[in-house]
Amino acid sequence: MQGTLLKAFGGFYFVQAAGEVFSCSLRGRLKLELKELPLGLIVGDSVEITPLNEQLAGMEAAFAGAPADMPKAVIEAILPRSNYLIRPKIANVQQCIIVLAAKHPKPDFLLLDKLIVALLAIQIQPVIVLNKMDQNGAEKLLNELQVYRAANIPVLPVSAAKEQGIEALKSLLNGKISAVAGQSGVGKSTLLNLLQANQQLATGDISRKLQRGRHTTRTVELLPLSAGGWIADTPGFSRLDFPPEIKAEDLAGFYPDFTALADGCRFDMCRHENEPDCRVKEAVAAGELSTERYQRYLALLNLLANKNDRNY
Ligand SMILES: Nc1nc2c(ncn2[C@@H]2O[C@H](COP(=O)(O)OP(=O)(O)O)[C@@H](O)[C@H]2O)c(=O)[nH]1
Ligand SMILES: [Mg+2]
Ligand SMILES: [Zn+2]
Repeated sequence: MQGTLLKAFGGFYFVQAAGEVFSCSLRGRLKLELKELPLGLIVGDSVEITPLNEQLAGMEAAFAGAPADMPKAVIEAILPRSNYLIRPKIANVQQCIIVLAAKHPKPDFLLLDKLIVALLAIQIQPVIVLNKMDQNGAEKLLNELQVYRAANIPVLPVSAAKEQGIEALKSLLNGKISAVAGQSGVGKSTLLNLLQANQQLATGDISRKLQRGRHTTRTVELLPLSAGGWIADTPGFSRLDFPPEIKAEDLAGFYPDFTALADGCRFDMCRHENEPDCRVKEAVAAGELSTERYQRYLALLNLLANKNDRNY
């Protein structure tokens, strides 16, 4: 049976498979294999498990201290990862939901663009969720965000307070592992509560069953969502820095909205800065590309060119 590792805790691995959460131990031979795997077994890994029946057949010791009322299983194998992050340690994150608020707190577009570049550089798809659509002026901000559609970044208007747009968000999250980023106060917790409604599998439960406080360890875990999919419960995404390998000359490559235009620039390596016959600059002048988005690009280019000051 195939499952997803939600959490490692108290010596056990908690794996969701076929709608249940199993407390798992490792098959002995796998322990050696794990030594070869970067970071070992981490949250988000896909694993092959064998559920155990009532007759634990000599495996009782391996499950001493496991929650009595949870099904048990043995992890047999780890399936290949599509990607993994080192900090936080997590595998197979497909997308990152960047939550913005329509009014308070005011969105920081430069930080947004920086986060998008950092995500694209590690092959994680950004998704913009504009929350608090019930507030005045929200439509204007939603319009400003349309520029990201040209960069293949979905923009979802929602209101957690009015429970609007939540179904569209659920279908975007379904079947995937997503991380969440966003300034404090934008409504991340409120949204998460809606998405986890009536969720029996919440892993906070696991900690309770193990008689330990949920917040005694700050290790990353995956929260299963009621409509399918998982959210990585990690605060580390809001201030993602540029990965060290990004150079100023690579920056434009992380602007999918510039890429099609860049084919028309005179120079193959055009940075769209001071070069002559630059199609990107022409598009800005002609109003085909947002001046604000382009100005922020120049600001980030400047940041990367000045390597001592990467951490905006
Ligand atoms: N008007 C409005 N307020 C919201 C909405 N969603 C969340 N809030 C409020 O915004 C504040 C911050 O929400 P919270 O979920 O704690 O944000 P977090 O810091 O990102 O986790 C709270 O007072 C929420 O009640 C929304 O859709 N509309
Ligand atoms: Mg919160
Ligand atoms: Zn150019």
